[in-house]
Amino acid sequence: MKYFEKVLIANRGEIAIRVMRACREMNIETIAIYSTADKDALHVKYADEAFMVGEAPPAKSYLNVDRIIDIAHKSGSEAIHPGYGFLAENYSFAKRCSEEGITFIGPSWKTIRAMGSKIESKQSMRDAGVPVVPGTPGGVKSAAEAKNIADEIGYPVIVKASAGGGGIGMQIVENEQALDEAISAGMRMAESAFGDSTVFIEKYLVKPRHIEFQVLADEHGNAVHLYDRECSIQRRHQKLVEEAPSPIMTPELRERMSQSAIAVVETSGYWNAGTVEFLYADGDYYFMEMNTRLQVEHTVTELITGIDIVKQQLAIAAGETLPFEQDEISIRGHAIECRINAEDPLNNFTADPGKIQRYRSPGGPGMRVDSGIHMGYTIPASYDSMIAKLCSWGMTRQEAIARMRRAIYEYVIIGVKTTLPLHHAIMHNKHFIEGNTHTHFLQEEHIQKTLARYVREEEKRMQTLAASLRQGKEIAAITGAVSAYIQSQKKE
Ligand code: MV4
Repeated sequence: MKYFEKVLIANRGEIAIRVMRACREMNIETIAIYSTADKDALHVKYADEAFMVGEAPPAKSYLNVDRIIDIAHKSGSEAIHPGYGFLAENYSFAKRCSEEGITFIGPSWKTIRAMGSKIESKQSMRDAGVPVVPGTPGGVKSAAEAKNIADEIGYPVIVKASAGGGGIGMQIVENEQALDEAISAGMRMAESAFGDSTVFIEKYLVKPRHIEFQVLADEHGNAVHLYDRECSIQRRHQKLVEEAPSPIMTPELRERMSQSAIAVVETSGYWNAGTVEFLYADGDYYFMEMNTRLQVEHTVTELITGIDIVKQQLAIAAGETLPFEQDEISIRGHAIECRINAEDPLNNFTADPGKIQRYRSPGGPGMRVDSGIHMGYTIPASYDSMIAKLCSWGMTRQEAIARMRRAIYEYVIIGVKTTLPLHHAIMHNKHFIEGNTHTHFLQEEHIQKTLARYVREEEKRMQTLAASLRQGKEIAAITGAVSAYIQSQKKE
């Protein structure tokens, strides 16, 4: 069954390749777009056909709606997959696609728009009986209303922008004296960032966990969830490590949370793949928002369920009915994803673009590496610094961690600084191993203290490996990696 003849992938890097891989397996022709900065990128070569979309800045290329629509028509593409980021949650783009007779691979533009308003989505979820964080019922209407609500729920409270995302405009308020100023500052920030000054107030949860559910729904009213992911380890709202399932999940909690996730889907008339985000603290969970796109971390869900989420997206977009019911979907084992970014972990994670001098990707049992880079590739400075997703699978969480550690040792990336040493530190961190993570995990002292040591160790390892590789001693480089692993295991 061939759902489309030709699909345009309006994205770049690893996710463009991820989507094209699904298309290739399904015999669907792929159309790539690329900016002038990406003319030598892998996603361009992987596609059946590729079109230059514009100059390097995203506004001129991967956000250039007119050009992208033009290329879709010119190439005879019936559908557009937006990947994540760029146009993935832009309802005007999804609307434009439908006006142009092109299938947008995602939910309807109306659903995207409704989920973009934090107040609107929170209200409809509360009405549907999904737990939400206590706070103002809608936008803050007056200083007096804000004060009353804050008194009622208790400090600290958090001021959030309704149009917000990624924490922009969010402010924590410790006491009544600081409330007025936080609201006006929040409104100013929201206005300048989103052109909508509406803010609302919630009880502030200290060090919550971020737990999300992957969902799939078709256009015929069927919906399933693909279980949970733990995404608490993040820095400035950029996730760094994700795993599935969440290490704190119990059968009872999963039952309740998954029912809420399905209620969110049914209430919003959602279709295609999506993610329902919850905050979890002290045994309670609260709906945060719904992400109406394919996510970076969909890989860990694929590893534990065996379901190819991108293929399901294509089938759903073509009007198919879901091929399984909830009781046919089960979890096997545990999966972890480490985001490998070209960043300097010892210099405030500043982006470190540049040429990959040497590259060797890990492999073996239980590994999956989704990446858009290769040896000799120059990482452009114009885009996100994520260069690879290193994913491990094991029968148990312990085995997934052991495999991830082993893969980090096997990984050779020379030429740019990366987050590999940070992952090395996390995978050996006692609190992580015990599953005790939360959204402020990386700010804790125990990580900061070990990080510098791991970075130095990693630099030494890379130098040794580079020397072996320069001499053509590929095998020595591999055994070098393995003996480094054995040495460090002995130290523990
Ligand atoms: C919160 C919170 C604590 N209490 N809301 C950050 C982004 C936005 N999606 C929601 N966020 C938060 N909302 C209340 N009532 C803490 C955060 C938060 C956070 C949430 C998920 C993942 C990482 C985070 C990092 C800092 C703050």
